[in-house]
Amino acid sequence: APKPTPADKFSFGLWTVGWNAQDQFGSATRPWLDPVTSVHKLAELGAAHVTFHDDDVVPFGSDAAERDRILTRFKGALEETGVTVEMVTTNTFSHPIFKDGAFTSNDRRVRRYALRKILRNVDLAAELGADCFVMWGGREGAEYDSAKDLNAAHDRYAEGVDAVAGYIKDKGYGLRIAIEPKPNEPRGDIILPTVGHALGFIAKLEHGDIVGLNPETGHEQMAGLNYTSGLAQALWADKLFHIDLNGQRSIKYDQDLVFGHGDLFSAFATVDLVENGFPSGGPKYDGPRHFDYKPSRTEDFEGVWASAEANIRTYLILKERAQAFRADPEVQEALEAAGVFDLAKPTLAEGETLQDLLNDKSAYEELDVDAVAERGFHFVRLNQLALEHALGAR
Ligand code: 3MF
Ligand code: MG
Ligand code: MG
Ligand code: MG
Repeated sequence: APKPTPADKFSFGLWTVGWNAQDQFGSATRPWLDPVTSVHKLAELGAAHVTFHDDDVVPFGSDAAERDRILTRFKGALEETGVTVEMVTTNTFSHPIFKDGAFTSNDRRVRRYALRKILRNVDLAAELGADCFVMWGGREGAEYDSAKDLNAAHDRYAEGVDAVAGYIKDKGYGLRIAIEPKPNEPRGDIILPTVGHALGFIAKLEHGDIVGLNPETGHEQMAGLNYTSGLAQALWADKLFHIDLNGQRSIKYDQDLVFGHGDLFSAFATVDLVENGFPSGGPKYDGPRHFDYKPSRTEDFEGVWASAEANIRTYLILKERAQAFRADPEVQEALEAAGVFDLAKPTLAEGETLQDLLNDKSAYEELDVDAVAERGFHFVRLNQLALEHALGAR
């Protein structure tokens, strides 16, 4: 595989490699990693950035002096390695206080506490030079339909996000908020379950101009959705602020596998979109290639670092394959034949009015619909070319 460079913008959450591999049914199989160790190791592997939740670096409940001491040591590791922090997020899901949510807890004391905890990390994110602030509302949801007034819950969610966005603007911070949708787990149902739901929510916000999305591969796939399509709609809406890449094998619990270790052909399509953009141009993602995976519970530390590197290797291999796919003249011809480029032509011609269309008999009255219906699009040939490129067979 090619070697990673800082221009690749690879980024890892410190909670990924650092995870102690405790799950619902069994205790930890490894100790939590010291974030300073992770920063050094990730730098060696070719990561340019790291991201973290407050509690990943500063244990929940640390007093101000302890927090300062820990953050000074952490900043030292960043300076030594040249690794930068591109995104910060807040843990509003682990402590029992958040068991019914943070911004949407039925208990107003929890909502006020959550807002304080988040604002504190917005300050830290700005201080560390991050440009993105992720909000995954993991506990914003319910198991029981009667438990939550969902109209009020959306109001409180919007109130919370707008409060944070307004604070960012007031302080003049160079930060944007990225909401991370997820359909379920840990709650039975989570509010803002998919990219589309979150886009609808953002459209209602007062400060929605600085609020976008952080879609995660596995989260969309847990809902049976196409991750690349979700990224595409977010791009189209100018709302793709960040991405969480990982692997998921169909609709089941959140697996957080290595990128490409789930639906590999879908991962190829994701890399193709991220690296090459849309076939006829349009908005393109330029942010970090951020991995949010978990080294499986079966792995020792050697396995942890091998799995971290696997994300980078898989991404770079797929990037090469995706570039070869687009550069292949036969593919260009197949795209042409399939009408892929025709879709970029507006349906009404330049200057043509709807009345012109209504008057155009060739578009309707005289159109030989059966003849038009005979056209084959040859998408399968195109897909086979994509598959052969993805497999490195061309
Ligand atoms: C959970 C997640 C989260 C979010 C993180 C914000 C623990 O399924 O994906 O990771 O990504 O809280 O970035
Ligand atoms: Mg996740
Ligand atoms: Mg996941
Ligand atoms: Mg995530």
